[in-house]
Amino acid sequence: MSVREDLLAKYSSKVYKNREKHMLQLEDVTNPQEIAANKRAIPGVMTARGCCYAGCKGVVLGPLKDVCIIVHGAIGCSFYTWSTRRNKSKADESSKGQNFVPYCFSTDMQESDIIFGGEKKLEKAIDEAMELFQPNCIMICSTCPIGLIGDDVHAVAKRTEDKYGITAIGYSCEGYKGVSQSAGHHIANNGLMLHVIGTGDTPPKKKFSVNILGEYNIGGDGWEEERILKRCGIEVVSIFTGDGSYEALKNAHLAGLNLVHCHRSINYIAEMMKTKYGIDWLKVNFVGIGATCKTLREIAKYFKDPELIQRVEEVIADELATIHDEFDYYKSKLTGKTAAVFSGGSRSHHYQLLLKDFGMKTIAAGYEFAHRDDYEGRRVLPSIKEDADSRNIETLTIEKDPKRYKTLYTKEEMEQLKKEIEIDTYDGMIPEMSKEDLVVDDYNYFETDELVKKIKPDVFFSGIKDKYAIQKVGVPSRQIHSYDYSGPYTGFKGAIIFGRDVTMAVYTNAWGLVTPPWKSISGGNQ
Ligand code: CFM
Repeated sequence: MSVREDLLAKYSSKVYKNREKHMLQLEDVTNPQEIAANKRAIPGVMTARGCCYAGCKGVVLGPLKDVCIIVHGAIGCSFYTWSTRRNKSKADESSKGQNFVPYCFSTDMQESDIIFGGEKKLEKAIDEAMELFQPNCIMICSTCPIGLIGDDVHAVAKRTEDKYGITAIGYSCEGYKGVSQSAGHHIANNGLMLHVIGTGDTPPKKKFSVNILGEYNIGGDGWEEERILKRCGIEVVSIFTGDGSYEALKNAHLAGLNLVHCHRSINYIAEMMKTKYGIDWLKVNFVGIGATCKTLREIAKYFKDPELIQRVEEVIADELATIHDEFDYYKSKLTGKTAAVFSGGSRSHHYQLLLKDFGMKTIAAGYEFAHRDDYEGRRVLPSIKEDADSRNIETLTIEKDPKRYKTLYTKEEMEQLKKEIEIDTYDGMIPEMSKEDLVVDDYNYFETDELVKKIKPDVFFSGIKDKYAIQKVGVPSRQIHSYDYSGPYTGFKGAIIFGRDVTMAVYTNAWGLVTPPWKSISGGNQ
């Protein structure tokens, strides 16, 4: 029996019919089988997914440091997004010295507010925030009860703008919308596109400039990327949204190129900016040494500038020389080891490249909430059928801005360039894998448990929810969301930190070395 069949074997026929479509044992990776993704999880199954509010407030908007993000709802939802994700930030010029990331703003809705309505309480919270913090932007994120009782956060945002002359944006990102946090990403993207991008007029200072889309500065990842880009002479106009700021996002439309790091959470903005302003986007990956080199070379190729191409080569040579010895050491420790990588909607692809650098092989991978294009590539987009859940999330109609639309190249030049680099497209995770590898979408606890026992990888990358269950069967687990409080893992320096952490995990597998009492001869009665 294949591992896939084995995983499905214990399911009832109804669950089997659903889950079998979410699991692939790969056949031809260049022409992958269709996977079911972005569908409702089965009620009662312990999915690892989060909610729409988590995707909007927690993921895309939360890292903006100069925005007071008020959670309109019960306190538990606020606490959940209060620095539980490791999006690092520091106050600087770009945020006019402000940094609200360490704070938690909430309307702390009580029963009476649910019964009689919470708009007044929300307005009071906004007055308080204005008095204490004087932000230039306020965002209001709705949690489940807000949509149910009908508080109008958009009207409150409008009244705030009129009263204070600042930008205020309401988000109807109630947790129950869509099938996962992915819906919240889309809602957040729409709000930023409608109210923030394009409202500034400060042009970049340098000849070559980019925005980094879908980089959330977990463990300082974005800082390492910025460091390398700066060395190459490339200006980073704005980052969506790790250590990012409302003030910088306003000028994003003036950058020369959009780099898309996490495709899942932000591809909507990349597409909309292409339509409205003509800015091309390039799918990049700073996770992995080879991947970082490829990304830098592709950026230079995009700008077609001999000096930049030369500079990028110099930086790559210098960075590689700096990490050479440590890289060789960790590679010698990790070559031949196997891994499983399960993350949200992007990293399971990116990390396979970093693991390959160290000679490791990913034998199983999957996502919580990715869509088919994240697995199979954007060429499948036309064949994805809309359902009631996806229709529920608004798709904005964006038009060309006649005054600000500009393209760098003619159609013919672009066709030529597209043959060399991944402009405005993405091939997804599966082409990175091999025949027989396993791909599981919206993986649940039962499947994770079974999978670990069946394939016994040398290390299992996933999140806090299943980390300890995995370790207790003797397989080391590293958190690929929070990096177990380590990081950064991107770029050249990050790769070495990753190599060190994985080496430690594989060679200090404490749980694999102990015999639990119930397995000892005495049965643990001594
Ligand atoms: Fe993008 Fe992310 Fe991810 Fe994501 Fe996330 Fe994250 Fe993730 Mo956790 S934005 S899809 S919603 S890369 S929080 S920084 S690690 S699940 S794979």
